[in-house]
Amino acid sequence: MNTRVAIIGAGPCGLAQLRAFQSAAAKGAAIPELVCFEKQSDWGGMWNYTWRTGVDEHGEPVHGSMYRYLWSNGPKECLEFADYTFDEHFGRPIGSYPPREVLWDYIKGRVEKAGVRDYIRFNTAVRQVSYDETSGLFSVTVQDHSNNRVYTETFDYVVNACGHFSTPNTPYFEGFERFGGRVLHAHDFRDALEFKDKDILVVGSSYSAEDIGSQCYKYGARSITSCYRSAPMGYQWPQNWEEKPLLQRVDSDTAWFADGSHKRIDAIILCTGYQHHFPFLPDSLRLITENRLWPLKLYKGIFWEDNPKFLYLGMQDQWYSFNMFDAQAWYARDVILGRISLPGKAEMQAENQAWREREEKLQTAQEMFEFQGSYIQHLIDATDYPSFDIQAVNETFLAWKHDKYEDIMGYRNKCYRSLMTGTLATPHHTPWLDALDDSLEAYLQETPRLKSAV
Ligand code: FAD
Ligand code: NA7
Repeated sequence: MNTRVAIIGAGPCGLAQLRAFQSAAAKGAAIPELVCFEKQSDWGGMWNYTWRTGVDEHGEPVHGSMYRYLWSNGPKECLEFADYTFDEHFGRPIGSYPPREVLWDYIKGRVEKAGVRDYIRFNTAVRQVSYDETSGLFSVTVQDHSNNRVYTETFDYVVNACGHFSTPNTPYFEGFERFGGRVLHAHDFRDALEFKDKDILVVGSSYSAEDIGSQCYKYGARSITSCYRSAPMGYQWPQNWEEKPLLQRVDSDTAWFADGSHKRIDAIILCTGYQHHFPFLPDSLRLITENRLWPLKLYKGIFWEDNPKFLYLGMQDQWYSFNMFDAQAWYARDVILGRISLPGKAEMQAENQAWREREEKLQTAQEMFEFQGSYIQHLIDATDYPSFDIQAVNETFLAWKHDKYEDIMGYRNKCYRSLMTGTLATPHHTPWLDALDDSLEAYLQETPRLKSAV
């Protein structure tokens, strides 16, 4: 088979694509030549933590938005790979909300077992992609930082798996240029200890606001004020956490809010989301969307309608994550292998529109994860990705939501049952709020260390 497939990024999506092809090869299929370009020096995407902010050692924008002490923000049972379980990786039950390093280890375990690392060209940033109508091929121009050279290769398919939680959405509020403390976006947040004994303001009311505020609380911020544009998060916050309507302006040390109230603050963290940012793509291939469950122009949420040989993985807002990426990657693989054929553009658009109309009617969190679950079911029904009980995953999401409203600082102490193996998670040896050392070593110990070493 002479077909060549470029994969942009070796995060969970790019790795899912490699694993999907490898699993077909392991069953005897002829697979295309695969080249995965990864601008970082290691795999795992967001889960590969970096201390860097701004630009990296090569002058590339730093991809990572994850921070120290990050623990899974949903039960691991909802993201478990159907073809590589937590039981297989760890050999024993663990907690339901592992820290980042533990999940990174799990992600790596599957692809190390599959032996796909050699497909990846690390330290190689994709600079430009173009499509030639005459040859039907894509030209992919990359910068290889290891050898300090730029080169171009041609491919039959391109899979864009570069993620969309890396380029910050950074709104301006009046007075920022005169504020005396630090103003940063969540993308550049790394260590909550920086904000110990400080009064911090968090702008936004979604995952980053909730979790970065919680990190700061856990590691000793004096007070947390969060402010929202649309709706408050509404959890029962600790006594030193207050929710306010949106920020209006700041002066050198005070923030003013839409209800007329004000508060003295030391630092402002903008948890205002991310942009789908693809500087290496021409307009003809470039997805333009906000962070939502059904971006338009992607047939099956994957294939670029105007040129279905250009594919996107993981571009949706995410309730489901790793196993949704797998469902997409397996489907993408089967189209590339010719096992599934795509309809004409009009049919693709009509189906797409129908998904979008369903998405626009969604009101509650439950409806949203059920919608995403039905999308995953739709994909995995068409491939040999191992089936799993999506209704049961939805129920786990529902219980998770409930737990958060019961106890926002304690929900990570809860345990769930694997929907793949039936194994019940074990409580972590230390409640989340007291577990200051988030290392893999500390997490996998049977008992807590005598002294926490942060
Ligand atoms: P990424 O993980 O972002 O990987 C994309 C890869 O593409 C990166 O390795 C990057 O270096 C590479 N790349 C980008 N541009 C180029 C280029 N031009 N050339 C070459 N390579 C390139 N999900 C959960 O399920 N649970 C969580 O608890 C959770 N917490 C999160 C916390 C934070 C702070 C953030 C930002 C995200 C979190 N997520 C979480 C969502 C997370 O984004 C997904 O789990 C997952 O990492 C998405 O995988 P991806 O492969 O699409 O993107
Ligand atoms: P999200 O989930 O996209 O949320 C962005 C938040 O930022 C949301 O509350 C927005 O308010 C708010 N926002 C966006 N623009 C503004 C402006 N201009 N002013 C005020 N507030 C604004 O991003 P997150 O970073 O929380 O989460 C992304 C991923 O990272 C996720 O997968 C997590 O697992 C980690 P809105 O509600 O739209 O009014």
